[in-house]
Amino acid sequence: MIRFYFHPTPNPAKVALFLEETGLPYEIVPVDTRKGEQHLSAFRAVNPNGKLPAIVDTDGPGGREARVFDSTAILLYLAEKTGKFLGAPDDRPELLSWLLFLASGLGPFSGQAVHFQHMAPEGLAYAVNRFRREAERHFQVLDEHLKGRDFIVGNIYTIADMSAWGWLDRAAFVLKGEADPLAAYPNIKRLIDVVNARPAVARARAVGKDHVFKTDNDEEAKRALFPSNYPTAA
Ligand SMILES: N[C@@H](CCC(=O)N[C@@H](CS)C(=O)NCC(=O)O)C(=O)O
Repeated sequence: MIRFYFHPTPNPAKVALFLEETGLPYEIVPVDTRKGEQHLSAFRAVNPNGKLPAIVDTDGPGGREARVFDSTAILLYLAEKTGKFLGAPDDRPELLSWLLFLASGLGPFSGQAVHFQHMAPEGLAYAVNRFRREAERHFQVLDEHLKGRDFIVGNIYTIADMSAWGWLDRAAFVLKGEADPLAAYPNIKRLIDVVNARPAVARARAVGKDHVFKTDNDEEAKRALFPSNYPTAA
């Protein structure tokens, strides 16, 4: 059994998709980040970095319970555990390269683009420009790579596509103000349309829907999500 620590945001969505693709048995543990539940010590024991997603595999290596945190680590761990969606062994260098490109580039720059366009105080034009343009540049790199390809690695559906889907599915949020945010990236659009047509996507989108998560970005939420913006007095 997998305990899946979840919040309805892009990085947990990648893991929801993998779990639904494979049918691994799992249960959801909602963590409401706008209420600060990611900072509770019980959750920090699962992810010392205090972010979602994280999992506990009650049947980890050696039959012992194992925690895994960070979406890419979880995708790799579960793909190796199940032997599914890793692609061909000869394509492992490509798989690792694209997974890390998504984990350290496209994802974080998309996240910062969202932060500065939707959450930060207005007037930070330099930051908006920097992160929006860098998100776009990462989209462009992926779009170029996808020219003439059906999927990111080896022309079969892998965890790299699931990882990309997490953020690209929220492109309208990342590329604020674009009526058709993927229009400039036709190869990404084709990939996302193919992924979205998979039955597991509808199930992944439904994950956590029976839980009411806080949506207000009030003072409590800002302090919970961005604690380093509120240093304690010396
Ligand atoms: N590198 C991490 C990033 C995780 C992350 O930033 N998660 C967000 C949700 S998508 C989160 O937990 N935000 C709440 C917070 O930062 O307190 C991953 O890929 O899992």
